[in-house]
Order: sequence, then structure tokens, then C-alpha cells
Amino acid sequence: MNTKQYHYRDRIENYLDQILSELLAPARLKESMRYSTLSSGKRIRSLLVYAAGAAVDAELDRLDRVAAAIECIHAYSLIHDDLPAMDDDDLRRGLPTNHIKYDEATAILAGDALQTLAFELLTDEQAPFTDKQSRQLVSTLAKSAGANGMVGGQSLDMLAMDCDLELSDLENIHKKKTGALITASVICGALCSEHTCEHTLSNLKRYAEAIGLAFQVVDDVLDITSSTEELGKTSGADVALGKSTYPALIGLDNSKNLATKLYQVSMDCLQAISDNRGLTKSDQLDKKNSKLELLAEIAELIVQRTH
Ligand code: GRG
Repeated sequence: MNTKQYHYRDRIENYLDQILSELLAPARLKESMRYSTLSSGKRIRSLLVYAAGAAVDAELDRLDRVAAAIECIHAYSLIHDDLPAMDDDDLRRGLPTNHIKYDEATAILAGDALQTLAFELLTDEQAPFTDKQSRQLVSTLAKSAGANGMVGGQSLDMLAMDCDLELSDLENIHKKKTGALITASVICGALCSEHTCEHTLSNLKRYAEAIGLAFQVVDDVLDITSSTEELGKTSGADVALGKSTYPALIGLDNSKNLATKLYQVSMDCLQAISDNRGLTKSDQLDKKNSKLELLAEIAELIVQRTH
């Protein structure tokens, strides 16, 4: 991570801390929501919100709200994913999972409340969006998190346990389970400006789909090549749970090559945005301090990450 990325990570953590300290909720529920949301994640989805926003000159107070909403959905998904009925894990971000630290009922409720908080952040009277933006943001986030997005992917993933999947089935699961929220992070960041054109939006979507899949391919690789200490979650968990993974289906080297290929696709999309604008220096991908620089850095971060 570089200075700019640390800056945005600190920014969203302070913002989440403020929102969650002001939240009116029973003490134990609030503590458990704070525990999972404020523990040290990589904040890749938030970085993507700020990066997409920077590409289209969106206002920071809008991006803060969107990044916080997406972190709430992400935290809820991790809490529920770790439950005994799902992956039954006891370690997350190097700490006991929510249901181990508190109890199962509290963990379920914390996840539920984080999910509704996300939509409150996009719609309450202090939300700095136009009505149209609010509607677009809620709709984009709801679809990406819902039955044909993250939750649908999780459902397919659970059903696929101990099954031999085709590569296309695996890709479909990951596009929904992990990719959908990553794509929503980029799209929602871009929706925070009223001036984002269709060309930019469609290339940002293709950029996000490529890095979303790359994220999962790298996750599968790290599950077998990294230790529990490095990952902050149980390594080898996918294999132990009988899940199909990219290395299992196409081998370790092909998986690493696939991640590199997807990275290249994502960079091509940014280049297309740059070429389309082409006029001012700050829009050109290869210039220092380009508006697209952070998106390019995050794509690199995703394929090079070690945890
Ligand atoms: C339970 C509704 C529901 C959904 C669960 C996202 C998800 C769907 C499950 C997470 C399981 C998992 C480990 C998926 C692999 C990719 C992934 C989303 C990893 C966690 O995201 P990171 O690495 O986490 O960005 P941090 O801790 O850095 O925020």
C-alpha cells in the first residue's frame, strides 16, 4: 500500500468509527457491529469507491457514505459467512470470528443490522445525494448484494460443496459471490458524480468485473500458498470444506497466469477511458497523478497481494 491508499483507508475507518459510535442500538449488538466492521480489513472495496470517484471528480462526502455502506455490507457478509451453518470459521482478520467472540444470535443480528445500516446511509436525510443518485445507489447495491449477486453466489457455493464443478460454474459462483460487490463499489463510486458518461461507466464496469474475478483467483491461490498467520484466517479452508478452487481445476501456475491476464484486461479498460478523454493531462493513464492512477494501483494491489 502507498501513502494515498493509507490515507483513504484511514479516512474510511475514521468515518465508520464515527457512524458506528453515533448509532442508536443495544450495547451488545452495537459492540459486535463495531467489532467486525472496525477490525483491520484491507478496505479494497472502499479504496475502489474513492478511486472510481476520483476518476469522475465526485465529491468526497458522497464517496464517504458510499464506501461506508459497502463496508457495512461486506462486514455483514463476512460475519454470516463464518457462522457454523456456513463456513464455520473461528478466525477472521486475525481475530476470533464474531460468533466466537459474542454468540451466534448476536452475530446473526449484527450482520442483519449492518445490512440495513448500509441502505440507511444511502437514503437518510443527511445523505448528500440527489434523489436520483440515492435511487441508483440503493438499486445497484441491493442487486449486487442480493439473490442474484453476493447472496446468490454464496447459495451456489454452499450447494457446490463436495461437487466437481466445471470452470464456467466456478466462474459464475465467484462473479456473484465476490465479484458483484467489487463491481458495485466501482459503479457506486462513479455514480457519485452526475457527469459520468456511458463510455466511462461501461469501461469501469468491465474493469471491475476483471479485477473482481482476479481477486477471487488470487484468494484461491493464497488459500493454499499462504499460512494462517499471513492470511489472518484459516488457510487451506477451501480444500478442507471440499470447495472447488481455481488451482484445483486448472493448476497453480495457470491460476497465477489467469490473474495476470485479468489484470491486463482491467488495465485495457482504464486505457480505453483515458483514450476517450485524451485531452487533459490529468485524464491520461500514463501520467503521474492521473485521475485513473488509483484504479490502476488497486488492480496491481489485487493481483500482488499476499493476504
Ligand atoms: C453470507 C451473504 C453471505 C455472503 C458471503 C463475501 C462472502 C459471501 C463470503 C466471504 C468468504 C470468502 C473468504 C470469500 C473469498 C473472497 C473474499 C470476499 C474474501 C474476503 O474479502 P477481503 O479479503 O477481506 O477483502 P478483508 O478482511 O480484507 O476485508
